[in-house]
Amino acid sequence: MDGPQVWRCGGFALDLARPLVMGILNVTPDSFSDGGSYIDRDAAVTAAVRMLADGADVIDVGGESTRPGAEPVTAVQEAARVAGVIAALAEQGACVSVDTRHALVASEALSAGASIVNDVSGFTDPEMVRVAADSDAGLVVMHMRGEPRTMQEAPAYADVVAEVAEFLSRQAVALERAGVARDRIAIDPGIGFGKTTEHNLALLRRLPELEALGFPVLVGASRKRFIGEITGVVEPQARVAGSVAAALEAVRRGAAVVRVHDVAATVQALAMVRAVEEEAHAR
Ligand code: HH2
Repeated sequence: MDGPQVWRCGGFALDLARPLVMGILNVTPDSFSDGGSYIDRDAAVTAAVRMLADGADVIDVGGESTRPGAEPVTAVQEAARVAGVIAALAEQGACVSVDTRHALVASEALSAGASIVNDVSGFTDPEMVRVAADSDAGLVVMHMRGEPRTMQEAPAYADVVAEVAEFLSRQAVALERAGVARDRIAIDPGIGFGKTTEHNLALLRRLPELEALGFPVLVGASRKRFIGEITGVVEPQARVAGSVAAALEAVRRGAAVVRVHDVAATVQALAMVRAVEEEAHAR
């Protein structure tokens, strides 16, 4: 099947001929103590520059932890955390994404130079749709069941893949109706957001059903709890191999973008897969 060729994100036309790597930059108090100060901004920017050098195509900047059980921060606090980092990276020519559920944060991030709005609540807030429609940014529509604080309390679906696909397709249509060009939209099953390990595995295995909706598919499995459950590796930082394997599987089943913490390891693994595929095409 011929999927989309480019993903239009502000001034960038991201080429989907090969899988894109989105590096995760958390500007949250647990990663960079008291976000917003210059020292922390510098530390965040240095980490992002490293990811770009390692081969990241996009840097996803987040100022709110959406880990299961995390307490929400105010939109004003969140915007203050991310805006300076985004401005510094955009100034260096990076394609920057903002990971937020709040229209105010998205709007300030776009003013600071972000090219993508990554909304884990899937553009369910009309205000967020308005911000998106008034911009030329790329958009990531993610599926989440419930709220971060409560989403892991016994999530249940009749058919998780069908329900996620239905939601993503409905939200994409709503964005298009609001005036967003189709080639700006990417979709994401939201691995770990109101899903059990079995749900996450079903979504990964049946990713072609999401790809069939005709939008680039983004997958964020990196270091997530289901990898720990499957492998018994407790420390998230030690789940690199499991995360790389999940990223490769996602790409093999149609993901156009993988959202990862371990950029260098993922880029290296994708290069090997690509080399083997190119050998097959050279025949
Ligand atoms: N996962 C997290 C945050 N944002 N965005 C998209 N599009 N897809 C994802 O799977 C996704 C996301 C997980 O967030 P958190 O638990 O805060 O940790 P981290 O940002 O380090 O992954």
